[in-house]
Amino acid sequence: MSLTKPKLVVLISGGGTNLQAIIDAIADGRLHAELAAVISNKQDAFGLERGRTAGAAVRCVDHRQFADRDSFDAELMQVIDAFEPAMVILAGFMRILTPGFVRHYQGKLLNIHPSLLPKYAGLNTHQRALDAGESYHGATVHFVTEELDGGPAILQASVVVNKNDTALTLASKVLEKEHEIYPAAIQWCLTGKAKLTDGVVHLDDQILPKSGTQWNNEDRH
Ligand code: NHR
Ligand code: GAR
Repeated sequence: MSLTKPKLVVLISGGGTNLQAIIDAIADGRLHAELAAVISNKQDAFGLERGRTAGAAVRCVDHRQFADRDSFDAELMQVIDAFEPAMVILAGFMRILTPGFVRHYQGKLLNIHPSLLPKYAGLNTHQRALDAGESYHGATVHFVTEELDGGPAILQASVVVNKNDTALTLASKVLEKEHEIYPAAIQWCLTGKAKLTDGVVHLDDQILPKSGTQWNNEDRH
């Protein structure tokens, strides 16, 4: 057993409820890690407050102060690497990252996306799922690759779409699932239970399909 806990750096742009789920999972022992830092591209992101309260370092790297994506990402990398994280976690982070950034953290960079990928990559996922008349919707934790929302998935959770659901009610149901699966998937990566090898995810040495493994409520502890 190692005495030092693996460090996480979490990148956010907004409210940070997924960050809070990570903080809570660390506090109650489901996630064996140290939250080293929370970094936002937006100064007023409420998630920075959550990070501060949890005792993490907090930083803002405002993308508007950089001439292009390469220089923003270069600064972001410097700030992140100073914390020597085992993993970098995108939690509602809204800036597309350059190939150089993604390669630098290959196999250590996770995102949670609010859809059942490969469906509805990109933005505005809840409205698009509703408009398409989907019966199911959900969230996916995936390794980040150069392909936007196209990296191989680790874990997926579904919710049923009811006929009276709106984008707002759907978002809140999906968010609840996000809060369950993200800490679990991070813990799987930190222990080596899940890993990215040659572009595919291995879970307990089984190769996962591109959409990852499916979360069921029995997995809850
Ligand atoms: N970067 C790479 N290279 N690959 C991925 O899979 C990434 C990524 C960066 C962020 C999160 C993603 C999501 O889960 C994510 C995955 C932002 C946009 C976007 O269009 C799209 C997808 C995601 C995050 N961003 C606009 C941009 O110009 C800005 C939008 C805004 O500020 O509101 O960067 O959904
Ligand atoms: C979450 O639903 C997350 O999946 C989504 O934004 C929300 C952030 O909520 N992420 C993206 O859309 C990334 N482009 P949070 O700030 O409360 O964790």
